[in-house]
Amino acid sequence: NGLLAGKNVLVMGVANDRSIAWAIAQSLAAQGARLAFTYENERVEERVRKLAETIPGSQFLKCNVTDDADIDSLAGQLKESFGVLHGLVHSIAFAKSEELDGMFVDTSRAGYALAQDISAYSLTAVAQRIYPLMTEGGSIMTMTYLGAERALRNYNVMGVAKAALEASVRYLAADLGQYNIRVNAISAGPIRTLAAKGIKDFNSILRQVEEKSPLRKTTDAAEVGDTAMFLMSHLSRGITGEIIYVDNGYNIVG
Ligand code: 0WD
Repeated sequence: NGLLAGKNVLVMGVANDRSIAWAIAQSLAAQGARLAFTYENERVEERVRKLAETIPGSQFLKCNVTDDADIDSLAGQLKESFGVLHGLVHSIAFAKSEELDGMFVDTSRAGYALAQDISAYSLTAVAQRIYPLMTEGGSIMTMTYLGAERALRNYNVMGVAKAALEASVRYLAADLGQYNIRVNAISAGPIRTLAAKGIKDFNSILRQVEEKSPLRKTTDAAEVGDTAMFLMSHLSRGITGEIIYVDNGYNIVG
């Protein structure tokens, strides 16, 4: 039962119960989706396993997105277990904390490459291996932020990576549309998660959103989860290559 009954969805990027990917998983499970979760490494394995186990029937697989062999093996395991895949939720990003402070002009070559690799290229690396499993059509989505379009203080190298990610969404959508696979991104307002801890002055960002956003509140991860559910469902069948804002309207005024 539910809008996603009979759909198999891969969810990447749960680190803990505050992760946006976890809120998305809740919304997908509530509509009957069967889920597979990935975890990055042994450090988070137990935590993610405990969360995954609270959703009956879900799977749990290792995948560090910087490692092609990991992604190959992930695709192989999904082919065995699910056979057909209907959805991919990509909710992964990383930059060194020293690159998220001070001036963008100081970004190192290694820091730039790492942020691009994990935060932008990983979407393409995963998509190229899992789209062949989407034999009944599919929906791919990723997470982005306003810093892709505007030079927001301290977001720096991550803003450049998100710009590449948003462009990747359009190119992937253009490529995969012929297979009835849609590719979109949610641009979320700021949410207090592990990743947000790396952003300096996060509290003042939240306060600004509360004051200025049309709906006068900050973004709740569950709001992102429900939009992700819509993107994974048949209801969004006419939408691809889009960046959808779930930010209580902040981007139109802020
Ligand atoms: O305000 C926010 N929190 C917003 C986040 C606003 C708008 C967008 N986003 C984006 C983030 O940039 C990211 O793309 O949403 C996505 C999810 O972020 P999150 O839920 O805020 O953060 P978190 O719970 O930390 O999940 C990101 C996870 C990593 O966690 P940690 O903190 O351990 O790095 O991405 C995963 C990891 O689980 N990750 C990786 N997964 C596989 N391979 C890798 C990797 N190499 N690196 C990071």
